[in-house]
Amino acid sequence: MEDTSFAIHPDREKDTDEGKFYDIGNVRKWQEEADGVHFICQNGYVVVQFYCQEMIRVTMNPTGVPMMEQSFAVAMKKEQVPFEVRESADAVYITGEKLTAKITLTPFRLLVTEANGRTLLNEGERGMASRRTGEVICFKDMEEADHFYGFGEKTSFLDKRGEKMTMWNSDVFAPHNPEVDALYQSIPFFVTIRNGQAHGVFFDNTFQTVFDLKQEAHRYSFSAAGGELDYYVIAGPSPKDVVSQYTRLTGKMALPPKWALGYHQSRYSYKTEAEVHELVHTFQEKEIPLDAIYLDIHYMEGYRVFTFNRDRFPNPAKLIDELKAAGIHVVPIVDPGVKRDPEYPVYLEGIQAGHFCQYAEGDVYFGDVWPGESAFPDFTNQDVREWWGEWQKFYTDLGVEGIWNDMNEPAVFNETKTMDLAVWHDNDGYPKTHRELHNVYGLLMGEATYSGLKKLLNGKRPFVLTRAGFAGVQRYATVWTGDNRSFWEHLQMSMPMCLNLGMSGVPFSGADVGGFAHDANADLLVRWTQLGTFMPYFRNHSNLDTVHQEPWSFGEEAEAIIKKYIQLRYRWLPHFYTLFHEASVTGVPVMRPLVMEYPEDANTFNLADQFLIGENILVAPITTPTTYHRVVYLPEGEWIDYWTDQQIIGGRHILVAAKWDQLPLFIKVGTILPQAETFKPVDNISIHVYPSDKVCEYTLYDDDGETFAYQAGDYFQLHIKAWKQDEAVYIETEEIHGAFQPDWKEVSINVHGPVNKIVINGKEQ
Ligand code: MIG
Repeated sequence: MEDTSFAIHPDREKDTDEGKFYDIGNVRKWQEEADGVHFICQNGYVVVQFYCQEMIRVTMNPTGVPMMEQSFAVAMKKEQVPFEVRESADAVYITGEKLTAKITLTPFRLLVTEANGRTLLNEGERGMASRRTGEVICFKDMEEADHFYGFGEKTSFLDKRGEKMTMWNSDVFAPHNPEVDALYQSIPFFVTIRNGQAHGVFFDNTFQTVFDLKQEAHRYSFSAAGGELDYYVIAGPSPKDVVSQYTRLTGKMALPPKWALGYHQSRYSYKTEAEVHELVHTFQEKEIPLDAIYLDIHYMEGYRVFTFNRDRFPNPAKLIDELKAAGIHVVPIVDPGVKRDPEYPVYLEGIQAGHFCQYAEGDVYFGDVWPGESAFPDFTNQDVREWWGEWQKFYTDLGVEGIWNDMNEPAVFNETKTMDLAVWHDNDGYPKTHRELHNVYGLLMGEATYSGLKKLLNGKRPFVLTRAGFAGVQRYATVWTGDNRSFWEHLQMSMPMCLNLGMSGVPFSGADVGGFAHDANADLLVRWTQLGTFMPYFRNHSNLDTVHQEPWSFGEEAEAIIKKYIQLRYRWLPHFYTLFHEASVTGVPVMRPLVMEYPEDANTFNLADQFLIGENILVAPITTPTTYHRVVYLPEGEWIDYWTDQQIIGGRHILVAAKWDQLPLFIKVGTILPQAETFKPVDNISIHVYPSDKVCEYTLYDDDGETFAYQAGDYFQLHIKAWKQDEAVYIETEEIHGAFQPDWKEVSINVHGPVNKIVINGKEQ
């Protein structure tokens, strides 16, 4: 070696600068431009702009002018909003209607405040920085009072203060322990609640990102392995405002078809047509309502997507038709991996058209998944998404209206669990490596699937379930939390997980009820079904070789309770559907952590063994075995026990008894709650009024539940108002939108609590 020039290799000395962060440094020059203010600093170039009045976008490129590229997550165009730029001796102030960005010049440091003086973000000793390796990072002060929510799909508790989290879509079959960090979804967004007020940060970077709220006591950071440091500061001031604003940026959930809100039954796998028929038959015989059955990977021919194994499923069209006639949808699984098989049309077409992910040199990337060696559609190209969308016709022709996308992290059976990071994605002619675009693969597969189905379903709403995703996934799909286990700990964890998904703009989520891996038992399934009844997405699913966990699997007593709760879900559907509609308009989730409604109440900051449905229904599941009591925290105000109508003063913790068939459920005084008296179809509906001295209001929403006609005004809204005065309850109802007439024929009104007189629309009852 000595004799070659390797001896003078530049990396010979190991004290290179690679590991070091270079602070952005002093501002050398700044300039106001049409899109914002541009700063040239010692170690980077920064643009600060108002994206709209509620959002300041900061973009830093360590080596050149920020590209301000088209984002995969952002669905909203920048608005032209007026802003004012002012200069002082050592700082530049950029002021909009609501927010001000103050940039101190030596060095560059950012402070974002609201017009009333509230501080959102502050950079102190450290600000933005970069490494020569391309890593970018930024630090913000963390105040004593700060609590953190969102971050998509994470294990552990609700408040993420003190956690360090990595975003890297990963197939994690290993137990979802608190120490398991990266899961299937990457949503680099969080909400900070400080002294009752909230703001958000969306870090729009698709590389692996890390949020560190742990290492330092008074400072947190977020960083990315590459790309620009591009983030949005979102104004709030309430937690609901932040989520609403964030979903203006990244898009709202498409209103799902009603059947997606019912009870779903799955298993890996119901392997044959006969097994599916028998399953349906059992549900019918036992009168357990059911809206969907899932077909896991065994339905396919050698795990080739867009095929049916004709031995196991001789006549899928007939099966799907018959089930649909019985009100049950069939949802087949579709993975991204396409089997390398020169006689398989999907593969052939993909190869011929160059639709699969390739290396820069032109070789198709192959990875091992269920079908063996497989190629992976390059969903970063519009034409590939369309192609994949058209292939959904295989299913829609058979009557399918819902698709389950799995393994789309993408998961590959190898050491790294995913594609070679050097693989290229064509990205419509702007190629980027898998290292950069890994985290958006699932999002784009979701887009391809949703858009394809939408085109094919003749005006019907598609349902897409996805395992992987990125910020904005709510536009296309429902998210389930992947391979949990039949552990009480996983029942417990499903609450903070889905609550934080909701805070991350994903209102339609759920965990496998009963647990996927490992064996369920009677108590676990009973309690988990009680919880699932109030989760936005309600599916029972279990793994190959585990004990069966259909509702009747654990004896008659358990079955009766499980049935009671599945039926209860259907009674609550009018309310759920109203909340889903609200979420599709405002982005505010259906299932909410208490802190979202009571951000000033310290008891709620990390409270996630109970949650709210909408504003004022409190659900407190039993989360441990053979447990018949639990502590429930009722925030300030008066509450009513759903089962007994007993009034309870809140602002305290109470001990609640909960026999095996009881799920502790509380309604806040001042609530109006519609309940279906019958299900599938809903013939009667009753409006339950829990009146208070203050006027309470509710707008019940309904539409056909399956088409997009509501977007053209074809919906129904009933506005209800109620108040209590001198022991009398006054109720007023008004149909404020009647273009659609709901199924129900009768509406009755039920008043709860002590009353002498009820007056409905001016008439004493
Ligand atoms: O690694 O399709 O999370 O729900 O049943 C197994 C088989 C692949 C993982 C999914 C699970 C599904 C299973 N899949």
